[in-house]
Amino acid sequence: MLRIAVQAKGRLNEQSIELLNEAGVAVSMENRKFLMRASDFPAEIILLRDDDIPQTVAIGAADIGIVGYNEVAEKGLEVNMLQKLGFGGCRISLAIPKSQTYTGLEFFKGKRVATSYPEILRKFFADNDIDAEIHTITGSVEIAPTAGLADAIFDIVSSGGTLVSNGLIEVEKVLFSEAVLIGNPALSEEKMALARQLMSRFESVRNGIGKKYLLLNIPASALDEAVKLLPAMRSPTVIPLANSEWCSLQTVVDEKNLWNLIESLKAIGAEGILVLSLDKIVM
Ligand code: PRT
Ligand code: ZN
Repeated sequence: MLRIAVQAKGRLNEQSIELLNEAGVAVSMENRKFLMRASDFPAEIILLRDDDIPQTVAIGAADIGIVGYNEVAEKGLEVNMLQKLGFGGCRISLAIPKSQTYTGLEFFKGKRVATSYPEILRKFFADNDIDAEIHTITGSVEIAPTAGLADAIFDIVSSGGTLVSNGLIEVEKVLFSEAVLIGNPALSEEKMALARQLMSRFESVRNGIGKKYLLLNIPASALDEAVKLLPAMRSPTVIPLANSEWCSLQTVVDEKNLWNLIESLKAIGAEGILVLSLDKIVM
């Protein structure tokens, strides 16, 4: 049985549980417990604070875990990076009060910088030969400059709204992060096989994100032109219709460009266009 560490509550909890559910590791958050047995897959989910996940996996109290890369980088423990998971995207940046003039990294020499990520910052400053004072605080780092506790901050940014509402401006993006799957470096063959099975299921789930299944009828005379418009995984499926002047086309398309594509297809005579949502693409 594979033990999987997941954030108990917070920004990554919901999407981690959803990804696991989509991958067939079903757990219910309705009667959440610290340790939950998954149905239909030999796994149990252990719910933890995100800060504790790298260590739990490093010592083998959990076999694999889903956590922000920022936590893995900060803890610097020995875990295997198994897979990027494509959600929880953010960066850790240096930000200063917007009343200050930014002069480049030299700005930070001798300054007090508040952060919850002292190790990542220590390394960044050391690599850049900056001698600054690092103040480790947990929670509400963004108020440190206003409170007079620091001259600058080093904190997680996603939309940037929090910085703006605290009168701060982002000046250096130091580390990009997203949720990642980590594994204990000494997993048994059996557990590694289960982890690999999960990784391939996660990939199938991710492949389906942002994709739609498109079905349409097209006059046979316009078929070649329609096929050119449709980037399919191999090539679109073409099915003849009872009326030989028409055929049906089926393919997977990106949601991004969907409306332009539909309009181009209509312009060459496509009819009966159906756009269906798509769950998973298993390669
Ligand atoms: O209780 P626990 O310790 O488990 O949770 P936590 O409070 O330490 O972490 P949590 O749930 O806030 O975040 C978990 C993980 O989500 C982080 O480690 C990151 O990997 C990731 N993540 C993604 C973020 C954000 N985006 C994010 N925006 N973590 C925090 N934030 C903060 C940011 O610092 C800012 O204060 O959210 C605020 C809003 O950000 P803006 O830029 O959109 O305004
Ligand atoms: Zn935390």
